[in-house]
Amino acid sequence: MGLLKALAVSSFLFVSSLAASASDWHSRSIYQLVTDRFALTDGSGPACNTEDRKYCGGTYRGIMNHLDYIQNMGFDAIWVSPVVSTFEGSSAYGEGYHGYWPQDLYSLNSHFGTGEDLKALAGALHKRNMYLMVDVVVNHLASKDFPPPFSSFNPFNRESDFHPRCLITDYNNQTQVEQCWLGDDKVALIDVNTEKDEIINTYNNWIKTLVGNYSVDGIRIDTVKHIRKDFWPNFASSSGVYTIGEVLHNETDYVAGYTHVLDAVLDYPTWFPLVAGFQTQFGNLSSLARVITTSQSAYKNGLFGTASFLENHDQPRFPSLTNDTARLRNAITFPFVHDGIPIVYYGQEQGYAGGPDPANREALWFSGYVQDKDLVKHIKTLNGARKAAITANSQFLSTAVRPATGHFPDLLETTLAVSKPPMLALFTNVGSSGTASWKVPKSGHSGNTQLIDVLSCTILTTNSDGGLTTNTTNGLPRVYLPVSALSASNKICINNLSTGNSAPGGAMPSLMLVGLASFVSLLM
Ligand code: ABC
Ligand code: CA
Repeated sequence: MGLLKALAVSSFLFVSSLAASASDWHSRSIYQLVTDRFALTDGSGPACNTEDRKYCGGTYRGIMNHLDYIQNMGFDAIWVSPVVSTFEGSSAYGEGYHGYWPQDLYSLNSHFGTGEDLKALAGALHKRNMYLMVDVVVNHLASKDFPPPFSSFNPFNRESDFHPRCLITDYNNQTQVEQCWLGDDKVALIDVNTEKDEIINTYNNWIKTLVGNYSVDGIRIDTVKHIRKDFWPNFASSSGVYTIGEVLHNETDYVAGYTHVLDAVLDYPTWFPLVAGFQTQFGNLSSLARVITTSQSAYKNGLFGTASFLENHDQPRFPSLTNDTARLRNAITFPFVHDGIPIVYYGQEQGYAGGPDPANREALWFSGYVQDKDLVKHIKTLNGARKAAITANSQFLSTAVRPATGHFPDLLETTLAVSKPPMLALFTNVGSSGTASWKVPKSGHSGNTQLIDVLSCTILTTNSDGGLTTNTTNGLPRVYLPVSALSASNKICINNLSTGNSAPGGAMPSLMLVGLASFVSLLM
């Protein structure tokens, strides 16, 4: 092999070994943030009224200064809102602080910092073995004026680069969904003509360059169902990294089609019954169980590699729908015991309760980034438990989660048990003052196995058949791991061990003492 060719091959190998693939992402856990609302460079905390829909000052440097906060909760990836320039000035829906109104694909939104700052953020993340996911918008360019000033766009600056104006009015008409314009009369989201070869090539080169320039490890793709499916495979391979698409739709079959053209999708079909299931005590948890099984068979890779979430920047925050803390804990827990990659939307850990856009985009600096807080600890424990499960069972990430009731529940259910060995999770929507019981004929463990609920640090032993029966009077979820999966390094329930205060306000149950004794002996 000639020297030049050898160099070319080795530099290619070098580049490709840096790019994170779908499987590199599977074990990860993602913290989603809106850059403008996360942290300022100088650490100050200015006023930020969400209803004003204005820039509040968050930056990439601000994020860099708070990576400990994110990493301490057990996240090993962040997803940042779109980075390219949006139009300046105020529209009927305010300023482009969220990033979803691109105007110039080749310049960065200077409100968030410089290209050097973004590179520094990627570098700081990589140093911690964390990944950077960037949100990208390719369906439209945006303008606050109509008719749009096409010449102000870059690179598509001719009217003929776009589909003729028509607003999407019928979401069941797929041609309309793909070729008409999202948005409304107030802010035009001008639909790019993604049928033209020249435009397709431009987008493919653009994404390759963006990922390369800023050492991006994965991309979240906006408005995926608004572009024909066969646009996506080349776009995804040009990016060279993990691709996850937003297909905002409640039907598994509809969303499944997109799992064949991208690495993965955001799991919206699960999100709908997740929210409905835990929002009130009348929610139906069997719908949630059903969608898991349906998507496992409909999606290209089952639910592996999809991303599972309770909140995001488009939907009302969960605590705006219910103020019951037990139901909230159940809902927050679900994405962590699911087959996909869990995503937590910034502020969820602080109990933020904003309603629909724009109220759900609160500034995080008002929280003081406090870590000594129940929800923060809850999330940290869930991240830790998932990692402990991955360590305990090398097949954990490729083992499909199953309803553990032994049958597929048909009735309206207020409890749900799911098994993903070595994890067993129990859910209920009865709320903090409700009572419920779980009967699990097959826990996924053999008889007389000690399981520890990582959320309360209490121990339960399976019966001689490996099943279990237990009840609740506080409505909290349980996430069980075998005691043998805990170790000094994963630190789960370790505080309870050292302080011995595991049973709130009461004596430690004898069962607990037995469990702790065997756990302590494990540590020695
Ligand atoms: C602005 C204002 C809002 C105002 C809105 C009309 O205009 O800020 O207050 O209500 C960005 C900004 C937004 C901004 C929009 C429009 O641009 O973030 O603040 O809203 O200017 C992505 C992003 C999102 C982003 C864009 C645009 C796209 O995540 O942040 O928004 O780049 C559609 C798209 C979806 C998109 C979403 C906002 O709109 O498909 O990609 N998200 C139905 C349709 C969905 C549709 C949804 C809109 O309505 O099927 O396609 O999403 O709410 C279920 C049904 C669903 C149904 C839902 C609502 O109900 O099964 O099909 O979804 O039961
Ligand atoms: Ca389109």
